[in-house]
Amino acid sequence: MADRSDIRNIVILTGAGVSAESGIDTFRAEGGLWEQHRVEDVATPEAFERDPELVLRFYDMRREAIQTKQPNPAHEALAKLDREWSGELLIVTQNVDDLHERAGANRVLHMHGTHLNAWCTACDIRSPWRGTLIDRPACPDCGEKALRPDVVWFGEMPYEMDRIFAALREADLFVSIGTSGAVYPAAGFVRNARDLGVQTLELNLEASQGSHWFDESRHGPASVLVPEWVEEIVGR
Ligand code: BV8
Repeated sequence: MADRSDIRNIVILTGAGVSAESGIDTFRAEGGLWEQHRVEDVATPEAFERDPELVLRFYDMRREAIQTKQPNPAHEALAKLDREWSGELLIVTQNVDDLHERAGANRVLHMHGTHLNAWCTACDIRSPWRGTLIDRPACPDCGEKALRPDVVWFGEMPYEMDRIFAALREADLFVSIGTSGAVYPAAGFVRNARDLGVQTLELNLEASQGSHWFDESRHGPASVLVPEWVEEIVGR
């Protein structure tokens, strides 16, 4: 990787692999989240329309589960980078858990939403939410029983895309951590970065669907690779 002196602005993309060692199932591994459900059956607006109970139960189960998990050394290393990095830094996460924040990271953008909000389809307000939605509770703002998970489903526009592309345009380095590169537009960010002349690095357990697009791809567990990389970039 090019030397650190010419790197000021960094964009990081994280996926389920960064939370795997915290005990949160990834999507596409053996026994992963989608194993029990076909994606189309739970993570789409059509699924919610067709079988709201199934979808609400799927997200209730995951919302409860993440609250019993702890950040791992990968989250902690990224929080350290956030504290110590004087240049621009944006951690764009596809994850809907809050482990980046609980490790202490602040410059975090949840492009696919978060388990810990409920979104009212009547008044459009998003409220912090740690309980269940299966019992169709009233919206804290408008009182309507119209709450859904504040999670971006397939066919829905991810959040803050303009902010992400603005950060990529200013970036000197794009680092992808723990993602299979299976879902767009996140999976395409490495190509946007390359077209912009940004250096690209992948840290993943194994080759992903996008590995060939990266200048460098390192394989291993995030709890090992991420602290090593942060030391490299900050420690110098
Ligand atoms: C949109 C939230 C348009 C929900 C998620 C054909 C071609 C291109 C695109 C499409 C197409 N057909 C349809 C599309 C669009 C579609 C898409 O990309 N489909 C795919 C299946 C082809 N995309 C969308 O619909 C997106 N929206 O396009 O909108 C639009 C335009 C105008 C107006 C309106 C709309 C929205 C997609 C968002 C879906 N929501 N999540 C929830 O959480 O339930 S997706 C979900 O899967 C994740 O958020 C993430 O984005 C995605 C991939 O998951 P990963 O995080 O990568 O996890 P995965 O298990 O796959 O991989 C884990 C990786 O970690 C592995 O590589 C593994 O090796 C590694 N790992 C494991 N352990 C470790 C590790 N690494 C390190 N250490 C370890 N210990």
